[in-house]
Amino acid sequence: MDAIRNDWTKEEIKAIYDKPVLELMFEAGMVHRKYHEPSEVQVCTLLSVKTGGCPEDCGYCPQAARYHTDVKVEKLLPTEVVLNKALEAKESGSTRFCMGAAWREVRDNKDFDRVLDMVKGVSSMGMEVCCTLGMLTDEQAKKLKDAGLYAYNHNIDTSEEFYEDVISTRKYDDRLETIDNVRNNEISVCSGGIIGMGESEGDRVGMLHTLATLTEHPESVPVNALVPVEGTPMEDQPRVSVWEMVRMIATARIVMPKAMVRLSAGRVRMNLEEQALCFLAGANSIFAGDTLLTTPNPGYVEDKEMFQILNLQPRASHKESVKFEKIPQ
Ligand code: SAM
Ligand code: DTB
Ligand code: SF4
Repeated sequence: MDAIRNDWTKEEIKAIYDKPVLELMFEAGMVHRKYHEPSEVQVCTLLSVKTGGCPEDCGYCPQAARYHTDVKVEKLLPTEVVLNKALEAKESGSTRFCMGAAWREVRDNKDFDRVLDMVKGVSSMGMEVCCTLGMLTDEQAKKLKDAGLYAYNHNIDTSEEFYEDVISTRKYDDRLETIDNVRNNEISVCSGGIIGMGESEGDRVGMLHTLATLTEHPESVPVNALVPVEGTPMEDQPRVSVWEMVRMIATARIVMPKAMVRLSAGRVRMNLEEQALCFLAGANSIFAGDTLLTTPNPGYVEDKEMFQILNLQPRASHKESVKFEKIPQ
């Protein structure tokens, strides 16, 4: 097998990204087959455990308090509600459950203690438990690890150069520092970004370059197509074409061969054929369930049909499965 490289140059990545698209897909498909079983797709479920009211100004995000969107602010969900949702996700075939909070960063308070309980509960169900809670210190990462956290999602979203056009309330380096804290506590790293925010192709390559030159590549790389939400500064951004998704996914697959490349937000606007192209280009993970955090996603039934037509199968969890009963509310 070719060695895993962490010394990619931007020029090399750009040359891959710019290949004739069918050639690019073919090469990515070859790499995909070398490192993964191509018929297996990881199925992850997302749940927003704390929705809206976020103090950050991420230009794409419907949960930022400063934008006037339809998202209603909610307190942290009760633990038993979250655990029941996790169980439902497991019963529908998901092996990873990811809990998201509209926080800038984790604070050491009662809400964090409750999230730690949720992590313990989901972990004991035999699912890979993931969180995305904003920035973390080293000690907070350790507490999450001790509670059984399997993975942490923290996207770099775009290139370092374009970052300040998207978010002004934190720096690119703040994101990288959290990723370091996650990695140093032996939690699996999930980090990717969004296309369709008005970035250039150079910014897309820049984002992949940042990820592919980390000392260790992220184990998961979500590629999101912007979901333009009314009320956010990006509400009028044009839809990205499937070929842009294919180029991003294929390039990520080639430069980070072992990573799970996740076809993330934006599936609801893609037909079966378009999604099939993304799987051919090396995507091997999806978010399932009819809602992402606040926006729609294809439902389990629709995805089950897609898996049948494309002869795909859900990938098993890395964790042991344990039988669990639903908690009465
Ligand atoms: N607050 C935490 C944070 O920012 O890390 C966790 C939740 S945040 C909503 C998780 C990720 O969702 C963002 O980093 C971004 O990549 C993605 N995201 C948010 N809104 C999106 C949108 N409208 N379209 C596509 N992806 C989006
Ligand atoms: C990721 O890269 N995409 C997910 C997950 N990680 C947390 C979030 C997508 C959010 C899309 C907008 C929403 O539903 O609010
Ligand atoms: Fe807040 Fe995360 Fe949304 Fe940014 S992406 S506004 S940090 S919830």
